[in-house]
Amino acid sequence: MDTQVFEQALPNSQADAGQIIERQTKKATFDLKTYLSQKRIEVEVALDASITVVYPEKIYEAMRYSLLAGGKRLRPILCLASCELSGGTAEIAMPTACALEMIHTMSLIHDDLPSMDNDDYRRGQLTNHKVYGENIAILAGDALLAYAFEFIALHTKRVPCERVLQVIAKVGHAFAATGVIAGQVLDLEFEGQPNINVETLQFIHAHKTGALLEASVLSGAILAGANKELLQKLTNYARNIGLAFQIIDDVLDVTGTSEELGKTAGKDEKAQKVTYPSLWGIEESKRQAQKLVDEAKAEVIPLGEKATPLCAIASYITARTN
Ligand code: GRG
Repeated sequence: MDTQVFEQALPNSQADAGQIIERQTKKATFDLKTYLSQKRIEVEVALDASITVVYPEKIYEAMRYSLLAGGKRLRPILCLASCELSGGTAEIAMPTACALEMIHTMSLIHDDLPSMDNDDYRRGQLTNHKVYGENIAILAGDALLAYAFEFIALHTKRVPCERVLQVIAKVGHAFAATGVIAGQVLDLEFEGQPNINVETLQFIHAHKTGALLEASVLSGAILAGANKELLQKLTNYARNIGLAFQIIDDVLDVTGTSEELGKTAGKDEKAQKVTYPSLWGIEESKRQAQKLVDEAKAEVIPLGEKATPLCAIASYITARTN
């Protein structure tokens, strides 16, 4: 991705002429590429330290194989950014950020299994079951999921216990049959059925993809003690970026190459999946995604300068190529 420089999100409301001039001169720049790569490095270091290989080695190696295979680390970065926006530090949110990536990785391992999407490549390398076998891949996913909750509980420091419990409940709810799994069940059920309507498609993606992204944004804010009003704004932000993310994911499945994506391109058409591009076409899908990103940004822009990272991440969602 090219370096993008974003104007800091200064509030527009009630700005008089003096403030506008001041804003022009302040026009501080925010380098998204640097921000993302710094945050990614911090997350990589924490993830690497989170799992040590002990007896029985095979399972720990399988867990590390997928967890440390790269990826955009979008969920942990959203958690850290939202915690910082809400007055907390990256340090208090890092265990939750890592746990979110463990859960996301687990869902990718299981999604790639022969009984699900049956894929050979993920994050630019062979899928977990191709390397370790189906039985170990299932167990590596299970182990990551269970460990994620233990990790939040044991490693979150300097945060009141009630907030930690709230985060554990929020993340659990986002992944359970109330969240990601509901989306996955319907996605499997509707495979090859061309009569699926846009509302059902939205439901699937709001759960399969959106729920964990929303939990990522909200858990960071909860750890920092955000009030109800801020949590509502962040919920609206997260729902919009969640849907935009999935629309672009569908577009990239059509327009991207397997090398760019690090996974098999063109799978949706092959599986006869109804997607946003199949319903709306590529250009309209991109337009809808951009509209959602604009709406997401409008939720947080009134919060001022501190919302700059979340605004920039929202823009990245439509600009990304993998
Ligand atoms: C069996 C308990 C259990 C759960 C598994 C398989 C499954 C249930 C759910 C599927 C969830 C899934 C794979 C959703 C797709 C979300 C999505 C768009 C993934 C790609 O995310 P990126 O682009 O990937 O952020 P990287 O690799 O960059 O992290």
